[in-house]
Amino acid sequence: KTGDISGCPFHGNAGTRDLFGRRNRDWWPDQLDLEILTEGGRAADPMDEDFDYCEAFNAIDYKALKQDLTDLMTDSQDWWPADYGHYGPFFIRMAWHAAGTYRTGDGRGGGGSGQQRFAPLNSWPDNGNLDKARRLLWPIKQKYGKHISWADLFILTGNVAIESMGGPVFGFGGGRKDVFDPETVYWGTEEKWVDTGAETRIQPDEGMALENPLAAIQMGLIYVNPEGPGGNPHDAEGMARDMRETFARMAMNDEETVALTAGGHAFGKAHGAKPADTFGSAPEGEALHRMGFGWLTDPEEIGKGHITTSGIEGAWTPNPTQWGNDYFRLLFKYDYELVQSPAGANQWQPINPDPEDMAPDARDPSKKVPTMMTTADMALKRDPEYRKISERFRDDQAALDDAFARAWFKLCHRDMGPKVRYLGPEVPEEDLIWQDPVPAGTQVSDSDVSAFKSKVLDSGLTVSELVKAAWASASTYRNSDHRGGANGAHIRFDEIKNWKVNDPEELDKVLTKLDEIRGGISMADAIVIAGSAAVEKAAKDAGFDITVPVTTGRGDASREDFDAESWEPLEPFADGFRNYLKTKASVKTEDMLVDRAHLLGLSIPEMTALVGGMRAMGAVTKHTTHGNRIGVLTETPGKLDNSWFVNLLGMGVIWEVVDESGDEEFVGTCRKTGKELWRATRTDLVFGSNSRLRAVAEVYAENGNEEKFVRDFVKAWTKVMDADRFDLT
Ligand code: HEB
Repeated sequence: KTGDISGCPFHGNAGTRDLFGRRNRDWWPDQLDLEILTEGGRAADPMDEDFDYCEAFNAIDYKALKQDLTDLMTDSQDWWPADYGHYGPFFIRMAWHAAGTYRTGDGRGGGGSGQQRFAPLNSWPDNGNLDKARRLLWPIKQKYGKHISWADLFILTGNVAIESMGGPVFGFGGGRKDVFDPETVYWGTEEKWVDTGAETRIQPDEGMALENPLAAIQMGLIYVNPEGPGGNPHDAEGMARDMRETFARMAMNDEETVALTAGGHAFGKAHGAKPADTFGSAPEGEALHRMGFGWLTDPEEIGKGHITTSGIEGAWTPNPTQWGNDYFRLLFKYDYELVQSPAGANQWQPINPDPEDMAPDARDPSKKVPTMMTTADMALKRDPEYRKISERFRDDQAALDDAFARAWFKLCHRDMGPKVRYLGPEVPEEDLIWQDPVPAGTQVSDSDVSAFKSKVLDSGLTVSELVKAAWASASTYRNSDHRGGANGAHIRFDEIKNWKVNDPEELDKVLTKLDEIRGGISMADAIVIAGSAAVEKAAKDAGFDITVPVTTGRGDASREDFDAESWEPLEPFADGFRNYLKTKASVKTEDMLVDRAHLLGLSIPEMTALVGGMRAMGAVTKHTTHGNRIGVLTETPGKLDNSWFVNLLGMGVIWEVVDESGDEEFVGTCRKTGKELWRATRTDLVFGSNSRLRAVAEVYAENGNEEKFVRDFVKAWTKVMDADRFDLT
């Protein structure tokens, strides 16, 4: 097992690191700085505020679009001619690289927002020449405009490519709305790319495991190095290990990994016809007049098919634009010898191939050239587990068809969240377990909601217990891959309930009680209504009469529809909202609060109001490191008022580090008497120490803003409770 033992998404091999690692400006210091134009919340998104992508997509002539894409496949352009007269394989690689950045660790990456258009992804070495693929698509994007996003177009084009070459597809769901900012995602801390010396991230001899949440083996790759671990073609075991680990981080098991790789490489070719030093720079660093194109190749050479992308050269099969089983047939029919491509890359070539097993030349079908396998492909027969699966697929075309179609569908849709988010006429009927299916719930009438609220408040459960339970349920949501959330009530399954952050015994008590008194209300709704009743009571006890709105209609997922293993990465290693930290990480604890707030889709004021309000209500985890009540800086826990902000910002307290805490716990004493008043963590004090957070905290501590604070808290609370209600819109 090569995974990071602690399992913490922020534990790495590096020491303390910046939350987002190396960013665009670090890679391209000369990049035009547009950030200042987004200061003050000014949007980079040019679409109208009321633009509704779902509506726009649903109005598209889907058939005509697919026909246009099909025609494009064979409409070869002189500036980048199609290998074998068919762009299909090229577009499949584009779609796979768009979707393939997805990782389960934090749900980020993936093809969900068209990030391949922006740095750094547009310039990753592994995305070499995909700038051409996107430009080939521009006339179609232009034609259909707002009705199809780039993000959807990348994936749909991959599907059409497969179909147009006779391959099996399982379906297509649209609904990926483009964004207009490069997303800030942690891609690693290395200062070099894979092609300029970035180290490989799994090095067992040095005790190095792949850092979470990363899913690529070297900086600038989608997954593994095709030439072998760190470029070593002889390390068959290491190759399989790297594939297994990186594909697992994309939620793919062995069978899916084999099906995807073999199915993908049934198509197309690798490009390594020239030495790599004749290769221009990547798009983001290219000269202005190149107009966003990178990796420049002499047009004459392009015409001859002398192109270098990965540096590996050749097709996998004799029929690179036709779906079939030649990939496995050749893989097992021949022994392969290690050779070097013209560009100097390590690759494997069949020994003494029969003439009919030679591939056509990409530009001249009358010419025959040898096929090849990468070291990664060779793992499908060198690794015993992969080999079993490969042999089965070799002998059973229908099994490969089904496995490839399903794995491709999962690859392309895994980051879209629940099926209700899919649009268009090709959404498959079948529910798939990785979609976390939740049956439709029923609306609860207003009178039943209020009756249940009274029962809850009479049940003996405390405000803090109820608030924590509702938060535990809803805050599993991740805005990155749209998984988790209160819908489905997955919180009641032991695997989730028993997360340490949830104070399992207390949570079990709360859920058991709610189950007893909920009547016909779904558990998922009951948990949220109970939380809202508790917040209302806490506000009332502080003198504010406010309704916490609930939108019912949540369903309860069944045990059979719950994929426990796929929920593991959703466990928080820190939840600053509940003042919880499992183990110290390589990023600061307050960074993890920000990360969590980002995954919940919260703004700075929303995060601030939630932290202050939850603390005031005493809703903190009673975890071992910090003990009960840490961070509850109020004399009146259980009331929803602004006392936490007032006490945090006042000058009457001196804060000191608690020595043995490793800079994680602090004690606040009275400046005059020296008496201990409070205990707090980094995620408390950061609201007094960080100037921007302090500015917001001050607003909530100010006279006259007491009620505003309660209103803002309730708004942010409701936003979190409803974060996964895609069924509503
Ligand atoms: Fe792949 C291509 C590698 C997976 C699909 N690939 C390719 C190449 C390489 C690779 C190196 C070449 C590039 C150039 O151009 O030069 N892959 C690889 C690896 C892996 C993979 C290492 C992991 C194991 N693929 C994959 C998948 C898919 C694919 C999964 C899907 C499904 N690819 C592909 C295609 C191609 C490639 C289709 C072709 C493209 C053209 O033709 O252009």
